[in-house]
Amino acid sequence: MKTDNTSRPNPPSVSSPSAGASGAARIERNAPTAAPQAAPQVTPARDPFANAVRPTTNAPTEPARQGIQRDIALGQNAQSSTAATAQSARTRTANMPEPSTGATPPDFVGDTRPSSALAQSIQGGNNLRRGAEGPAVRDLQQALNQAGARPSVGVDGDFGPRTQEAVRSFQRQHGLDADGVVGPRTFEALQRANGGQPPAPNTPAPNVPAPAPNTPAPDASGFVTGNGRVSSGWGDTSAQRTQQAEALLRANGQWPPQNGRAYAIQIDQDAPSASASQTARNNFARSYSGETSVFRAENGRLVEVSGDPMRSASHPGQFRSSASPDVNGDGRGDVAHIRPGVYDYNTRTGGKGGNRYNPVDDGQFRNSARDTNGDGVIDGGEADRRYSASAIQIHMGNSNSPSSIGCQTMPPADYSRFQRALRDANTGGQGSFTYILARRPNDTHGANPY
Ligand SMILES: [Ca+2]
Ligand SMILES: [Ca+2]
Repeated sequence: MKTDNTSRPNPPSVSSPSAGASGAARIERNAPTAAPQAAPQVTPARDPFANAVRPTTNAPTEPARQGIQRDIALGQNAQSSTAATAQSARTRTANMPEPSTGATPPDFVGDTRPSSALAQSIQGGNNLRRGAEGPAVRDLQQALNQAGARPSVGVDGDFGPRTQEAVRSFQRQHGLDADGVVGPRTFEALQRANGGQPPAPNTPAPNVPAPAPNTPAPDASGFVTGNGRVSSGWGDTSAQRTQQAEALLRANGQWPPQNGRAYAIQIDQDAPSASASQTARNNFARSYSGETSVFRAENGRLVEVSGDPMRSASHPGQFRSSASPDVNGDGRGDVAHIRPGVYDYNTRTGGKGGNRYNPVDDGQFRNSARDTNGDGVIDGGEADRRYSASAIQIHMGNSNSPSSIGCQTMPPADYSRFQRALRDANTGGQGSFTYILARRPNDTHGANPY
């Protein structure tokens, strides 16, 4: 069976060398606020994990992990999760790059030189449109990618709907009629976009995409205000959000972004303080208070792929759970909260719980926090960096409220968009993506960081 401590009271001071007298003192000072009668009411009736099957495999084995909880939300929405998996599989198929149908010449580049097949086709009066095939289309597809097509186009020499949409997108961006047909004007614009030179394979374009015209340059200075802290939520435009995201990467030591890598960035609100009403704290626990946006890294910069940010929550949807370890020995499980920071998650979903993203390494959550008095707020000794957590996943929650005992959740529709965006962003086919969590003052209750 599991080796967690849910049935074994555990003094708070034994789990870590850093758990000194001061930490214990803070726990004690906190205790009076943990009056049992003040325990929030959000858990019993609505706790989706009350009857969850406890994990029986993958229990931590090394001593360092003993006592940490499998902060995994089990058993919820099993049917809809399965349906979502099937749906995501269909979506993934629809979003996969167009398969290559022929061998690519080893020296092939997105060629817009006069001697290229594309140039010869255009100069010969053969505009390229949907249904066209051959080397000229391959040149076109590579040139579109080199010019920053997103999502990128499969280079297969087949002018299909994705290539057509990429052409239209390129035409719109360059003030041309978006008819999806490549004639002399579009070809010339492609030449200009690619610097008038045939781009070398795997060489970044010399210029990064500029913000859309007439979009005021957002000022991200002052946005990042501290370690994991930001002053506001996401901006209204993609350009603003991209600048905010880049500021967050810099502040978190993640600059420059790795080309081909996906970055999921969440800005969530602080919980109300412990002095807020129980109703206020309940409402927060049952709300999606954050937003997540997904970016891909290209030419050393970020490009937003998700459009409007997804609703999300970085806090548990409940205050108590029998599935959580009892770290302070009061006989009740203490739910984990993760800190703002940088985390790596596997790109592939699966494993325990099904259609979920799992952390690459549970050691990332060594410095999590535990809500030992079950008030939905992390303060005092609860924020000590001696509380480990594990299996903090990213998964689908309920439609109107998070469904988790520590994982990161999104409503079903947002989670589907999130998964799609991650696939679009992971252009390098990497096995993991970067998840950055930042928090900001609560819209109603102000700042309450830990
Ligand atoms: Ca406890
Ligand atoms: Ca608390």
